[in-house]
Amino acid sequence: MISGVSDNFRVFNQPVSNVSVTGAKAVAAESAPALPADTLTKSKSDSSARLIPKSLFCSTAAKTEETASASAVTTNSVSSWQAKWGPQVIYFPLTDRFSDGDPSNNFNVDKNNPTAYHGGDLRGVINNLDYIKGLGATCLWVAPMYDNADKVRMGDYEGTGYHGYWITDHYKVDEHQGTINDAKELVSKAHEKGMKVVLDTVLNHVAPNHPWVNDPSKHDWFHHNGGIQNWDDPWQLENRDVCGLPDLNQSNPEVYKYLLDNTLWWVKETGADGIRLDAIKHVDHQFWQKFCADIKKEMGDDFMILGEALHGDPNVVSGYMRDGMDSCFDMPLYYTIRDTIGKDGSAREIGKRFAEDSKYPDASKMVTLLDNHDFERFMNNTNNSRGEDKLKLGMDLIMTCRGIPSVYYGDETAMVGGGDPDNRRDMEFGTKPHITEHLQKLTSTRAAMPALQFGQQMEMWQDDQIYAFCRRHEGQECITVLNNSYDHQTRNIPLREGSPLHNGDVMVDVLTGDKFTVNNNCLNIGTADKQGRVLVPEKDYGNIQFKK
Ligand SMILES: [Ca+2]
Ligand SMILES: [Ca+2]
Ligand SMILES: [Ca+2]
Repeated sequence: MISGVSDNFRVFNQPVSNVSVTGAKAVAAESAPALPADTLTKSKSDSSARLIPKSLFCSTAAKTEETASASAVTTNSVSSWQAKWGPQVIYFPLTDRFSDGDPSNNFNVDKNNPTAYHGGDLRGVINNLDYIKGLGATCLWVAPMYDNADKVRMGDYEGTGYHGYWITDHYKVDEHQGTINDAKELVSKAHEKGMKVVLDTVLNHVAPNHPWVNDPSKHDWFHHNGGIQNWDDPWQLENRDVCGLPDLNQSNPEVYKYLLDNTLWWVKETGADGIRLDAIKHVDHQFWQKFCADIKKEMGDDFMILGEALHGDPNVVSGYMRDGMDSCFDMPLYYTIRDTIGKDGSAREIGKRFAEDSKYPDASKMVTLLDNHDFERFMNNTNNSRGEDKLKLGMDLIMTCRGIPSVYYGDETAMVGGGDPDNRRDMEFGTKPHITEHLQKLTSTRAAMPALQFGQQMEMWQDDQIYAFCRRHEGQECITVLNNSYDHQTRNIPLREGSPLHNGDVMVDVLTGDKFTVNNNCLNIGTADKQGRVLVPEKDYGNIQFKK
């Protein structure tokens, strides 16, 4: 998030395969033909490739061209980072717009102005920790708390730093949000409730009225290259001003030291568990490599470094993970979900996206999302048709696929909103209980199923209407079936090689309670229009503690 202007351009790669196998240990996906009849299929993705007789699959497997071919299965091993972060569900309340817990700090509040302060604060977040936990979220992403400019004019645009990304003092909590003691209390109370906290960290730029900007002794702290003109030029992206925001010169060692010291100060002062790095594609890779290494040196390997690169190309996003960031937002998948579920694209696109997972150092560490504060809300992106069903379908996907899911405040009540700042409307609590309950079913299921936290992901089916995949971990298999069409669909879906499921085993759809029995190594699954099914083994179903 930079400012009032969307920082969005997207590049898609062509899919490399129609079958993907991803997870804690991703297996390189390769082009895999449909399972042929009366032949043996050799998995090409593993040096220990085995021959898979077609008799392992149900009879329809050989009759359909839609069946995913089998791939070799690797065993999962869960690192200590993964053990800590794999189970998380992140929640992002934009502080000023979430909840007003302290009217005494409501300076210049104007709720009718979408770029003014609306009165939300850290106390409001603290007061709602039980609400957030009740959704099944386990980790807070806290918007930037730095003291921000009360008023900024950039060209024709005038606004306030209500969002936190226009810093005027790196070592002070903004007076609208609260105090450093509130920040400490937020983290300690979250910890008491078993929740983690990730701090939004802004290193690319400062506000135009930051004191450094007119300080001659700080001239070399900034690039002086003017604004970005060509958003396809990587040099300009890193070295010019984004939307009028003075661009820090991170190659200046004094700037580097200041930013590192300040980041560590916030983390240590508050006791946070990780940082979310803003606008990473506007800072060069050398900086990130050194910065991530220095943060890890100080905070340890299990500290979360999450990068935000608003880019649709896995090759670009993965570059920052190779710089040392544990995770990046899965913007490529975000765009695919928008186009496919939001706008009625072919369900095959979901499979094509996962087929690119081998481009990431570890796709299972990525943070998945349906919404954030930069783009129009999911609900506004649904061709105005069946929006709530599509939102639920999107939730079914990100709460069960590989990665760490995140929820933008208001997703749980299907809030609407156009582009920035309309996507930051005041939080609407409790307005859509059926959506909230759907989310809670999914988070409760995820919390009870190691397969959904750590499991390797394998595609089970793709065609234009249906996408299905399984997640497997230590003998547990969960299966998700998404019907992206406007008609009821039934598919006889073969189990993938090595499945712990056997004929006669029963799978329960946690969303409806419907049961399905494995027969002839297949699951015959009917799915209503624009509906998902999240299937867990009946023997594990009783372990789910559904939140209310
Ligand atoms: Ca307030
Ligand atoms: Ca301020
Ligand atoms: Ca920059």
